[in-house]
Amino acid sequence: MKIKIIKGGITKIETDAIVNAANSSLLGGSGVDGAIHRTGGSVILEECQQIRNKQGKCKTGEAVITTAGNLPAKKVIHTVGPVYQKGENKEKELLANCYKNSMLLAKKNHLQSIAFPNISTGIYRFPKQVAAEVAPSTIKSTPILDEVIFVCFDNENYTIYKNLLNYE
Ligand code: AR6
Repeated sequence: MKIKIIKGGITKIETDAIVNAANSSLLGGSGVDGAIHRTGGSVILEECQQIRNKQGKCKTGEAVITTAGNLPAKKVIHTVGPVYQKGENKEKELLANCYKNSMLLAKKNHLQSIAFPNISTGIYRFPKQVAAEVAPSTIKSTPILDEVIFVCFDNENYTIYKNLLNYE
């Protein structure tokens, strides 16, 4: 399994699946969620609504899949990260579940490459260093896809990931 780190926006990534840091409503929001819906178009929201009607809200740590609309990726996997409180509410386990369940859902849909944003490290206030200690290690313990790309939007996450994964 190849692991890459890219600095920039996830909506430009050509890969089988990009992951959205959604909320449990699945009906959109700001941050990376807003960017994905804006760029992908209304068809993504329509599919999210259908999923909502069928199975209700998406629980923290779980993932669902939709079309990618106008995005260059083939599919969008929407996962709901934990809101960081004091680290006493299983935040790390729930964040690991996001990465793991997204990988499993990609595999189930015969997808081989996936790009992740730094889930929960924006509006949900997860400390970036702690989140980065969870993400690659979870991926490495679930080596079921050919390629995983960590898309770091902000400089702090990019530096943390580069240092963690020994990139120059
Ligand atoms: N591409 C890649 N990463 C991005 C982009 C982008 N275009 N834009 C922001 N990021 P956040 P959360 C990074 O707040 O913390 C939404 O309203 C950003 O720098 O998007 O999981 C949802 O609907 C940060 O490192 O997601 C939820 O309500 C990371 O993406 C809530 O926010 C995650 O930041 C989820 O909060």
